[in-house]
Amino acid sequence: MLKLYGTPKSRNFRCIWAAEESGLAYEIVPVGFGAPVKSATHLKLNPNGKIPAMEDGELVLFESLAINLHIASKVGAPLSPSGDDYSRVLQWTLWAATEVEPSAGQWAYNAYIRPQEDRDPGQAAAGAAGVTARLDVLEGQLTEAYMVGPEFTIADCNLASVLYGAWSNKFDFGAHTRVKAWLERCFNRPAALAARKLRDAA
Ligand SMILES: N[C@@H](CCC(=O)N[C@@H](CS)C(=O)NCC(=O)O)C(=O)O
Repeated sequence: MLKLYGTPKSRNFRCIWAAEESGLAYEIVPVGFGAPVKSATHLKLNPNGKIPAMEDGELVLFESLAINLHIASKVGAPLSPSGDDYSRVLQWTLWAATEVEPSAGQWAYNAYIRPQEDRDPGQAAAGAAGVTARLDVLEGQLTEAYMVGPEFTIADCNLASVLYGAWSNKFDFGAHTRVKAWLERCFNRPAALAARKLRDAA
């Protein structure tokens, strides 16, 4: 059985969502922030001292979006399509991690995560501008229900989950109506609702 290490109120939310989408049996080991992620036991699973980590038999992985690609690959299409569509999945996954997440994090830390006195409005504005620039790209690329076509794939899970903090914390999506509709579609899927419930309860 898949083991997903990390409280659901962390990036492990992404992996829980992917596991729910896959239909595979999985177990959450709710490693929390602070000492637990830095413990010798956890460092064997994720030498970065971070969550999530995953165990699938002999395989141990870290990096939330890589874990999700692995989970999807176990069940194949439509979650993990083949051929050119798989290359598109990789494109959007890497884009989420390298283009979207840094700006989304810069905005999030300075808009709602840090204590009020540690927030920098200039950094929040810079992060928001970075996210908005990527939303412009997404708005132009979203011509079907999901990122790679009419069916939900792990690209949607990976990209939408990087935007979850913005979506659930009233980021101004402005005129990005296709992006807004796509995020609503993604986060209201039964699998996403199940993962959100676990996150909210954690
Ligand atoms: N790129 C990594 C980032 C992992 C990460 O930063 N996790 C946070 C929780 S969401 C963490 O473990 N923070 C604890 C710490 O840095 O001490 C991934 O996507 O898995």
